[in-house]
Amino acid sequence: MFADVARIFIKSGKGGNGHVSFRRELYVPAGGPDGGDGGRGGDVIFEVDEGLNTLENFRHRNRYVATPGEEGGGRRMHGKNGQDLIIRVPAGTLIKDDETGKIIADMSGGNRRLTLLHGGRGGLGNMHFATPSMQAPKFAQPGQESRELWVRLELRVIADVGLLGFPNVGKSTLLSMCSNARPEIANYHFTTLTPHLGVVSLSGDRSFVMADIPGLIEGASEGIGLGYQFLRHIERCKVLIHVVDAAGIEGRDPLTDIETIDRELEKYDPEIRKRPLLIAANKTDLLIDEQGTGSAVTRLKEKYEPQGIRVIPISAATNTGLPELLEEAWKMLQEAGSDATVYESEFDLSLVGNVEMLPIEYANPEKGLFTVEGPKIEKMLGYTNLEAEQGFRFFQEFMVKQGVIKTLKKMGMQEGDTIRIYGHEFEYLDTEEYDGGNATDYVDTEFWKRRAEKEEKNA
Ligand SMILES: Nc1nc2c(ncn2[C@@H]2O[C@H](COP(=O)(O)OP(=O)(O)OP(=O)(O)O)[C@@H](O)[C@H]2O)c(=O)[nH]1
Ligand SMILES: [Mg+2]
Repeated sequence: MFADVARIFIKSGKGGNGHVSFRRELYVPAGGPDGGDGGRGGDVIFEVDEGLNTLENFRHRNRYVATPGEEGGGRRMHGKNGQDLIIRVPAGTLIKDDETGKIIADMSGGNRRLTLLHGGRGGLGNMHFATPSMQAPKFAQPGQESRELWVRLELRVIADVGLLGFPNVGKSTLLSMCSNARPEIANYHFTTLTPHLGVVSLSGDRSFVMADIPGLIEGASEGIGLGYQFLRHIERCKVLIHVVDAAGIEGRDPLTDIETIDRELEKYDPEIRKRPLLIAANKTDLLIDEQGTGSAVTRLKEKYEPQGIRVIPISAATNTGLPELLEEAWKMLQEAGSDATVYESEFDLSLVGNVEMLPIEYANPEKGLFTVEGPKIEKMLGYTNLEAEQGFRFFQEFMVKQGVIKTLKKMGMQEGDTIRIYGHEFEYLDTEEYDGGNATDYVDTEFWKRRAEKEEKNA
């Protein structure tokens, strides 16, 4: 089967835990804390690989997990970082969130490399947590959780010129005759199952990329045949060449072929029909009287040239008429302008599912001041009005429920110490008797600053 869609599970590495240990030296009964930091977890990175033109590799494997960071060690040893996982995809791959179908990234144009999931940060070892009042901290920071996501990959070939038409009309033969591509050619339907790209070189250093898109049939837009997946590729072509078998060797009429495929394009995406179009009437070597009144070439010209669509008779097999066709395609490309569609991201990666955000990502205890950081807290502060009593109580509850207070107490926080979070300061009140020692009191930093300034002035 043709593989231009895939669904895969990706997961970054968890951060290694910080380590708890104490120096052991001869003649020193109890040394200070020397637990090292955990290593960083591996990232999941997508990279464009020019050598690929299908998503076939993803059929055999659908789990992609980066390695976790290792735990820190004694003697301040830093844990080993996890290895990044690089996932190679063909240019033109759309990465979507599987659950919502939203576009995360379009690996085309300038987007060659993307870190989709960051690995977890390593936790700090207990060597960071010694304070005058807590000289032997038995606490180390856990590593940050990994992030995981199911994503859908969809390949949309990017080419300047796309060849479309019924199966067996000679699209692959045409591509092989005028470019470096070597697609398979055979006298049966659906020989080509994956789009092939070739570079067409014209005189004077001009070149463009041409795509041989697998054959379309009636009902393609409803998923009949293999068509639907292929219609996707046409979306990104700036100029289309509709190839028909002018000799009608399969008994179909080329005019009907064009109408049929036109209807499929219309159903799939009416925008595509507005693309510049050219008709290549192929297999003219089999026609006895190409210019005759009843010949397909003449009828095609009569019908399409008044609409401004050029019909160019060619024979891909005998290499006749190709220069004219390619020159015309080039001219239309120049008129069409240069930018290919690059899809915008619609997905906020910072909200990636299943991320167990640690309330505390970083905490630095020194002399009664605990500086705490963490995305979850930051977010919470963003929508809480601390000046309002209700807002403050809400925040206080959050700090307790998320275990922040408990963690800080483990780190040695005592009554009267200050917790500083993104510019806000809180005083910790050890109110054991009525709420288990979880209360905090909000301190307006600005207020204290102003007061300090005033005192200085007065002194
Ligand atoms: N006589 C003649 N035969 C041709 C010409 N172009 C292609 N053929 C033959 O037509 C058959 C189909 O050609 P392909 O290039 O594989 O056709 P296709 O459009 O790529 O077909 P699918 O991949 O199935 O969609 C092959 O046997 C070719 O040799 C031509 O100009 N003249
Ligand atoms: Mg083919």
